[in-house]
Amino acid sequence: MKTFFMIKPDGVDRNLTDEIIMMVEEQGFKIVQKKEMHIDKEMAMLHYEEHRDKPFFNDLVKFITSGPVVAIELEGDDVVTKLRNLMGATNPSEAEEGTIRAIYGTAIEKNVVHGSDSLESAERELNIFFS
Ligand code: 3AN
Repeated sequence: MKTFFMIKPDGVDRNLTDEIIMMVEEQGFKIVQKKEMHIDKEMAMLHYEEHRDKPFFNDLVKFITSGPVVAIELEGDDVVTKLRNLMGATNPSEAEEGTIRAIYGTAIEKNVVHGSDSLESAERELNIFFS
């Protein structure tokens, strides 16, 4: 099973990439592909399509295009759910102790990482970033 994982601009800017990747590898997930890149506005709008009617959509697009991200294709047993568990809740203040967002997240819109929320999203997002 595969999923899409991303270290967002706040994580890259704070040099957290290596530490976060270590946490992911400790779970036994395999990194199939990894690239540091800039997301342009068009790609950001496509990636966050499901949120286009939300009040925070413009800020979301602005933030994700504000600096480099690290895009990762991850493989492992039950990787979608297990990665979401490792990431913690969307709002870092609600994230369980020991999760990536609890340790490194600073605000709901600066929550350091993204991971696909379902197999369907994983396929869609991997296509956007790695095809
Ligand atoms: P997750 O990233 O945990 O799947 P989603 O898909 O609900 O969370 O939200 C996507 C991104 O939108 C979040 N990572 C966060 O940066 C931002 N976001 C979600 N809810 C809010 C909110 N209420 N206010 C501002 N930003 C939000």
